[in-house]
Amino acid sequence: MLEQLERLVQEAQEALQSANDDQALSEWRSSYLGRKGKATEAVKALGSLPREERPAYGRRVNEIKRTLEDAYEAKAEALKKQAQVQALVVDQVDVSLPGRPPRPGRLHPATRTLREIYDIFAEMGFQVYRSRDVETDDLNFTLLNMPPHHPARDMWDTFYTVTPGVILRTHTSPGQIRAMRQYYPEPIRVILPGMCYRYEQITARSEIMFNQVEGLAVGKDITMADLKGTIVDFARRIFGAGREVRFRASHFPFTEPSAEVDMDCILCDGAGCRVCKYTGWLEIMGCGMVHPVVLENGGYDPEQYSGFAFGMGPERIAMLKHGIEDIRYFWGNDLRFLEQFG
Ligand code: FA5
Repeated sequence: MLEQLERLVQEAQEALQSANDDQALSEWRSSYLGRKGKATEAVKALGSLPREERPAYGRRVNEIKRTLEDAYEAKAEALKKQAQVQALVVDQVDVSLPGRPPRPGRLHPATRTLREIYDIFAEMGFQVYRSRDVETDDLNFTLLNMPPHHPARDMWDTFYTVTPGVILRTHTSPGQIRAMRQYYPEPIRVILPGMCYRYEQITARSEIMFNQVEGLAVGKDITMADLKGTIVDFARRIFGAGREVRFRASHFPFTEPSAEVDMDCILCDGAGCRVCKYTGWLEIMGCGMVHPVVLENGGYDPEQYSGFAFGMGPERIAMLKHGIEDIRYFWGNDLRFLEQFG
């Protein structure tokens, strides 16, 4: 019997040497040390031996079982180490290779223009006042001196929500009323940037959503000269010191008097080209002195206070500055366009 044991241990050790992966090792374990394994069976065989043979057999069989268990543990550990070393070789990183440069994001051209506008007006003492995109019909129209059925509403058709009287704003002007109601009776000098929405034909110059930057100054003794000075200074700071600016009489229900502001065409220097329709002038914004009705709706007594307001389209300004021919590029999400900025 003891000889059989010696053969068993030798066979087991040889088999263990050739078990070189996890699966072979686990098969080895069940065929020698498992419940029906050969070493386990050899231990069980103790009971069937004649009494005098049992002590020597028992000692040896236990030794062998421990030896095999230890050998198993050692082999499992060795295989694990070997796998780790292999993984290091396979996944080796060549730290001397040049890295992959991260592609930094950049600001959208509309955002860049907006920030340029904020900077210029900040230097003139204007704060940014945020107003909401979803507005009431009252603020977008009625309180701006356009009661229901006023013909000027036709120019600014919009998108309606399912809640009666709640719409997407067509311009940033309703923010004038909000700012006045918040600041009364303090003097005001704010710009109001943000998205506006119009139900209109999309063309190279017109989108159904676009930014506007409104300006509002309210105080005592504010005159048309303040409006002109502010706008001429703004136009020269954003487009260049030598620019010519002209004011052309116009009409907005919420300003009186009202004007459109034109600048000499940046592309042809006023000589006349396709972009300025051969007039030599480009329109950049609407403006005027705040209408007394609007001042009153904002809480300010028009006998004591006056103010000016203006509204411009930053995408149109960016188009002029960068020679962009179609406003649809702004929201088209085409990287070939967006990557040209910044
Ligand atoms: C207005 O919206 C007035 N609220 C501006 C104003 C404010 C006048 C305060 C007086 C006092 P208008 O509809 O012209 O006016 O729009 C102003 C500017 O918004 C335009 O000059 C243009 O730059 C821009 N804009 C208007 N419609 C579009 C459009 N569909 N797509 C892109 N930009 C537009």
